[in-house]
Amino acid sequence: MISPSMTQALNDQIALEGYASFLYLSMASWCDQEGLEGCAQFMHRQSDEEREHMLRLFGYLSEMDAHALTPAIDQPPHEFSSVREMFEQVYAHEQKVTAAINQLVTLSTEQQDHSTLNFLQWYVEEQREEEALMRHILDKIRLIGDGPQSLYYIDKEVEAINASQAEGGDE
Ligand code: OFO
Repeated sequence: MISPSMTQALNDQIALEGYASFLYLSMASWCDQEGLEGCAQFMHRQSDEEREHMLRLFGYLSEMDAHALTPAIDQPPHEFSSVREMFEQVYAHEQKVTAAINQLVTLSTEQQDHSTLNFLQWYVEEQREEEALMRHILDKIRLIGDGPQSLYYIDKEVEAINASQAEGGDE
């Protein structure tokens, strides 16, 4: 049993994860259009992961006999001025998700909802990893440079990072 306010807050998180999934899918499509195959694969995998994060919340609410709601998803942006700007948006969005997870942790502590507090620990860890990953990619882009001559190398770097992530690595 969880409170109505916690149910609402977790449904809000479902919407945020759902938006992230669509945002990253839109980014995958833009990368494809730009010929950035490695980046496109990376963003497709990120999009799939975000859908899983959303479904994990669905499953938890159902298990707690609370009503999980399919969210209305705002249209994400379709165009990005550069691959660097795109990854900066990803990092900013992940920071927003982290802040939302932290608020959920605070709420579950205030409500002495130990089950939800325990459930949320997976997201706390996931967000730490995701923010570190995006900072790592932005560092690589800064080192390589993001002029037209650099895009091939950025794409190869992100492709390698994606492959490592798919294997469960820490790159
Ligand atoms: Fe689910 O938002 Fe990050 O990973």
